Amino acid sequence: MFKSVSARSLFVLSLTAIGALIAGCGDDSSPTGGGGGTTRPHFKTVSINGNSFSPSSLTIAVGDTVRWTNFDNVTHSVTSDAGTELDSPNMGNAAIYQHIFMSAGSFPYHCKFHVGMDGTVTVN
Ligand SMILES: [Cu+2]
Repeated sequence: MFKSVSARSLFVLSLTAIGALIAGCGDDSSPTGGGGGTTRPHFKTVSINGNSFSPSSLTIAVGDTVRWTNFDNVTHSVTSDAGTELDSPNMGNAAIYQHIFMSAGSFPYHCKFHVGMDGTVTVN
């Protein structure tokens, strides 16, 4: 038991280290004021509104979380164009889907219900 607890702390510690590395590489926007060693993972939000993703393109760092929230009264999805990186369930009004991007790359996605409703997450 003690063993598993310490393994877990190690894991958290390494995530924190990664976060610190990323922050060191120059993160554009963090509305989190203050300083002094805040190393929590970065979080970006995308609104689904009027049958579009806003912002439709987003650049983040490896390890960042993106959260999509559906403000429409119709069902949407967040679905990778190829592959399975993004694969939300059907999202009704107020539904939230979030995903942590653990590898770099370009991740174009779309809503499977609405043609032309799409976006891209670029992970550096
Ligand atoms: Cu849609």
